[in-house]
Amino acid sequence: QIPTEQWAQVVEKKGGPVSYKKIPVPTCGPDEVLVNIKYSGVCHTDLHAMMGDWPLPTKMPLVGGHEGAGIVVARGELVKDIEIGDYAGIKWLNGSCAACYYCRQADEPLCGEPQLSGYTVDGSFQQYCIGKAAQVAHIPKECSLEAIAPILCAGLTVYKALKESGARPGQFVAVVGAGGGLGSLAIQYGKAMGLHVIAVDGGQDKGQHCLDLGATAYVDFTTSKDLVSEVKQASGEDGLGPHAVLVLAASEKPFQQASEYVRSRGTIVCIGLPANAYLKAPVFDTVTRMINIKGSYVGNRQDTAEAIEFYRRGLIKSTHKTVGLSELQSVFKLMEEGKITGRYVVDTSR
Ligand code: 8ID
Ligand code: ZN
Ligand code: ZN
Repeated sequence: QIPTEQWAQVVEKKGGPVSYKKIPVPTCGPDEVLVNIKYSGVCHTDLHAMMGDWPLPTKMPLVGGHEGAGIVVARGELVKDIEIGDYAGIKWLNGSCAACYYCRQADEPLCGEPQLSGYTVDGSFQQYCIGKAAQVAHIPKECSLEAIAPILCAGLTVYKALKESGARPGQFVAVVGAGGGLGSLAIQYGKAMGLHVIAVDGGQDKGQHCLDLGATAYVDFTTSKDLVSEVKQASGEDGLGPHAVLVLAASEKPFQQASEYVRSRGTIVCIGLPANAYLKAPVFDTVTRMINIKGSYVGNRQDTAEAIEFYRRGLIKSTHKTVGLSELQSVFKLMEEGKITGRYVVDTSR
């Protein structure tokens, strides 16, 4: 049965660290479900949240995490479309107002009064987590909860971003930050969508990892003498540059650089959220080369279902490493040092 206490990782002050301790199990309201989280992915956003990197305050104390996969153990009296025992996912958008201009047209991530898991409400770095029933991800029973966890933010976000990029099958897309959590999935979703993926990241290990996942080329930003021409050379016979660029890096420089190698009429999709960063591109080139620069932010419920379906069909493999929830702080340390290839998943039972 549902215990009254549970293990959680709690951020008690800006900058961290997280502390592993017992806290009460929350109870769900009428439109909510309680999910027994088995596994949670660790997204770079969780580190930004703990460090207070963004111009949006978090709740405090805070239980982070928004790639939580588990089992529904309780539901409020208004909840009809998900059963006790079903697999469910806690994603970044925990809930939205459902009534505003954006929510009315299924653009819920743009809602002005959202509940954000692991940011404005407690997230999945605990054994029992609340989700608004309308927004929890429905996970098919045949899927591994451990492997699917990273799909709930990283997979969803890159799948949506690839759609927003407008790139069509046979075209080239550069993925910047390709060896990280979002990037490892972007390579695979891109490939599954018929795109050629040019992976950009740093170091030989990440390079091998990107090529193993199906990237057509790897450009190492830490050693390349001329990154712009290397990316262009990798973009097919004409060498005009990739049709789209997904900028996933948690640093500012690649956001400034993408306009130098994107193909004319191409699209730069900004996804990474480095602290205090600004976009900069020459107006002259942006105009005369007709460059599109846009943002992409998670995805809606339909995008979630589609991203999960790609995984269920076996088109995407998870490249996660699993450690205990108790080891979360050491995962953050590796993340800060840029040493993570793929994604870490935490097991809430240890
Ligand atoms: O909805 C959204 N827009 C959304 C959703 C989820 C995550 C945005 N994000 C944001 C996160 O908050 C974070 O800022 O996307 C960013 C990437 O998240 P992640 O994939 O979880 O981070 P990671 O695993 O640390 O990977 C980042 C990679 O970027 C590389 C690093 O080497 C790492 O592999 N990188 C960096 I830092 N600078 C680079 C550069 N100049 C670079 N790669 C290429 N060139
Ligand atoms: Zn995330
Ligand atoms: Zn709304």
